[in-house]
Amino acid sequence: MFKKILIANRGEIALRIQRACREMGIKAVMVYSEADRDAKYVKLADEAVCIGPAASALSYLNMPALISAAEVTDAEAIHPGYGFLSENADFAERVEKSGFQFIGPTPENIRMMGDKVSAKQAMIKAGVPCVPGSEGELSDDPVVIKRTAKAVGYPVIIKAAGGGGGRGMRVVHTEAALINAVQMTKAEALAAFSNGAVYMEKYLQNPRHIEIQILADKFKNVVYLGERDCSMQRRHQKVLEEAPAPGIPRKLIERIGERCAAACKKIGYRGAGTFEFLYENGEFYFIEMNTRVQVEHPVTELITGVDIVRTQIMVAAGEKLPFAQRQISIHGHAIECRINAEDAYKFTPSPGRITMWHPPGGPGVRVDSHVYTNYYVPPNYDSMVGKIIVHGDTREQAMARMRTALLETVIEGINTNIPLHRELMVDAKFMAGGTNIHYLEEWLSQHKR
Ligand code: MV4
Repeated sequence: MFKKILIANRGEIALRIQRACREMGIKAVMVYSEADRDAKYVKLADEAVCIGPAASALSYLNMPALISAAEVTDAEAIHPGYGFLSENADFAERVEKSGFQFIGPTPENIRMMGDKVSAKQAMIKAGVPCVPGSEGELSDDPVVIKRTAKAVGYPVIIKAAGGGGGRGMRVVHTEAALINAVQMTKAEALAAFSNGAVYMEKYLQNPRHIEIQILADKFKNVVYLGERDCSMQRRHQKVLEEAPAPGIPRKLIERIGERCAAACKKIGYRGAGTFEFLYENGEFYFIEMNTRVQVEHPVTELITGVDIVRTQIMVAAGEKLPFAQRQISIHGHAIECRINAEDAYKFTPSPGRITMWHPPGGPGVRVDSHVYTNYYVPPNYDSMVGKIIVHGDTREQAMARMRTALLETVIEGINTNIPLHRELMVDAKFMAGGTNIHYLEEWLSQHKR
């Protein structure tokens, strides 16, 4: 096992990884920008290295600074967390070329999944069901484009191969609008991702966003840890997540989970990964794969009892997965509310000093947050200041525990989205379960405050 790991991230996930390291007897090196100098998790670290000024481009995205920090502290491995460089294949490559273990998949697998066309082709080959559409990259020939759309059936969606997470896509309803839409998407894709390749899919009108968590070791052992429902989102930002997904038959999840695990085996995937699906009319359609640990990983940890971050570190160190698929079972229900420093209904960021922090507690309540009373939320980064995660025997009990947790939580000095979460936890349609990816935005448009 590693003796020392460098954590190339900040905020709650940096603290989450630090906790895993401490529990495993591994020394944690924290890196920090000038804006994060006073953070408690930095002081708590075994060692800490300043990697640059507040701007991410000069600190958390600064590859030479990160690799130098690993060199001067004699770390053996680098955990990238989520965001920042976590899905940057070039970074993973540079980490390994410099003699460190990247805690994540191989650069090849990261690159394969970063290109959404090659990701889809790999999944089709591995027998994972995908959204019907163009076979690979879309042709430049207007005749072929029109023929493809006709075969797929309108509406269609044009997506950038270099995009993902909702960036670089366009819905097209008619043949009259098709060629212009393809050209616009290609031009934007070239400007944004230096890659003008696009692909076409049938546009699913009312799907849910369901994702499957997998873990793999270097010996082709792979397990799936069930699913998460991440349909409650606004502008491609998830607001809350839950596991299991309400109303989806277990048998169906098992069938799709087995496909995901088989695909990982086939491509030699290692580490943690997430298969994103759209789910509509009882069918799963693969859209993208994430090659990092995700913000919402705790809901899966709570229903399976598996420590995902610990397992990421174990498999990166070359250990075998400590469990097989038959040892994985789902217990109860978990919900995560992302707590953001923002106006609850206008969504404008609300950085500043937290003058009072009183986190919730009690049975089945977990709080993943790096903040504390007198913590200053810097304006330079993502607005998420923590996550409240609850577990219960049933979805009803989990929701009741979340209502209690949100009621107990006190955050003063900044605005947060806790008022929004409190309303959603008593919303009849959310409580019934199974709302789709458009529900929250529709709800917000009818709840103007
Ligand atoms: C789609 C889709 C409908 N049909 N693809 C948005 C994020 C990116 N990961 C893929 N996205 C979508 N792809 C087809 N063929 C609808 C979306 C989509 C969406 C997906 C998941 C969660 C929220 C979403 C919000 C709007 C659109």
